[in-house]
Amino acid sequence: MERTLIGELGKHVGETVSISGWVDVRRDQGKMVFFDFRDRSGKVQGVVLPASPAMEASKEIRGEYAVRVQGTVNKRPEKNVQAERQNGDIELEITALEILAEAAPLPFDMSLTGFNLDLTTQLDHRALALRHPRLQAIFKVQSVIIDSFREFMKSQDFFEFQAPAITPAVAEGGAEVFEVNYFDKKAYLSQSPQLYKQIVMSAFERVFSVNKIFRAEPSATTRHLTEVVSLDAELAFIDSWTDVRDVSEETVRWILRKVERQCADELKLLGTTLPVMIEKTPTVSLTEAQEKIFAKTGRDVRGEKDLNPEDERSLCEIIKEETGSDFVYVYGYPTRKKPFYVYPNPEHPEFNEGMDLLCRGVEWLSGGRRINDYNQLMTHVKEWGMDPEKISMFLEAFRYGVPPEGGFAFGAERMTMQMLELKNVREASMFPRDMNRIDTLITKPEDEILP
Ligand code: AMO
Repeated sequence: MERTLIGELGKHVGETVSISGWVDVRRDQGKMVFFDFRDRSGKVQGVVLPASPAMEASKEIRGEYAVRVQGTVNKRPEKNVQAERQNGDIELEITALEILAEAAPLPFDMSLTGFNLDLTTQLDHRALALRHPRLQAIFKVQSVIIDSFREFMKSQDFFEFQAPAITPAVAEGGAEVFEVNYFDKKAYLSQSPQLYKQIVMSAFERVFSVNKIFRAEPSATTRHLTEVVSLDAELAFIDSWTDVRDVSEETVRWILRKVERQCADELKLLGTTLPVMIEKTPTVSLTEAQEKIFAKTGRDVRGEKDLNPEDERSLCEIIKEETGSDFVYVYGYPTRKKPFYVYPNPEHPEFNEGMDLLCRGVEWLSGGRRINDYNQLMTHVKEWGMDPEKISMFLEAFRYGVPPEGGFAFGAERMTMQMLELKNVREASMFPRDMNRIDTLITKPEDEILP
């Protein structure tokens, strides 16, 4: 008999069907045995009645057994209808149960309400924990985020390209880089597709990529991974960095709308509401942000080169109070604190036209205007102590006419984390890599998780 998906059973009342799936829950009531079965389309309750030929098999089956089940789809009596549940008005009267694969006794409670694992145990048992609806909900939302990023970019005429993961030079600067033994040469895992997206932009005008980036983050914080899904965009012929900000804002708005429409069940299951994006997201300079933080909290961070995690949280709280927005753009960072390619403000060259978008207390997107003039770029290359030989392909693009341009990038995991109010970015990475873990623990985790 052909397989019917559980989500389709409502159309087959009165018929005999065959379903395949996993045993979600088994409840033995002596004379009768009840099951909840699960496949990719949902769940249904089944019952083995005393005279059923499936009674013997039903006694040995436990949670997570993979089974093929035959039975009749019956309407439930009115008093047993659970209107709020999928298939809550039907039940499968089981006539045959075939075991496709046995499951070992479960190491923890996998039921909807009983599942309550600390993150370490959850990550140690990722393969099994991924079957839980809560975890599936997180990654369904993430898949909608990535899909809708692509969709929006394409709708705006951006061209998708594949960036290399092995690179000869460090794009973003800093020490957070994995060195690769590339035959007898030194190479690096890409920290960002930055230089490549600028090269491709100079040919295709508007480009985007969905790529892995790698950061050798030396500390175990709740917001840093060593391997990140980076959603990158770059566009030419801008008038100002604010054009880049506006495109990034519309991108985020589009993604939020899609998640709201396509993931209502997941948001409900996770007990969360999406961050509020008001009509025009507030934008403040770093200096203004520091003034606000000082005025509100008394913490004098004026003149610091960046916002620390506490500052980011304070600023988001202040903006939320003032405007209702869960988002805020911060621009105008000290030029020397950012990578060489970021465009300095022509009137105040000590500050640049780079920006970050913060959401609910965490940075989730960075970008801004880039230097497009070859000579200015070469000056920065020298001042930042970079080897022009190593980025000669990038520099070549700028010798042949690159118009004013800019771009932005965000990590899919940070966005998922903040959208769903998760406490740790590892929850938003299916197989998180950090300094202590590549699936299994490689070193003893730090006792203290830094903010
Ligand atoms: P930046 O280094 O700020 O900018 O990174 C952009 C975004 O990527 C995410 N991200 C991370 N997420 C988790 N763990 C990490 N270790 C991590 N590092 C980065 C964040 C961050 O906002 N080339 C620029 C972007 C640009 O200007 O276009 C860049 O890489 O969401």
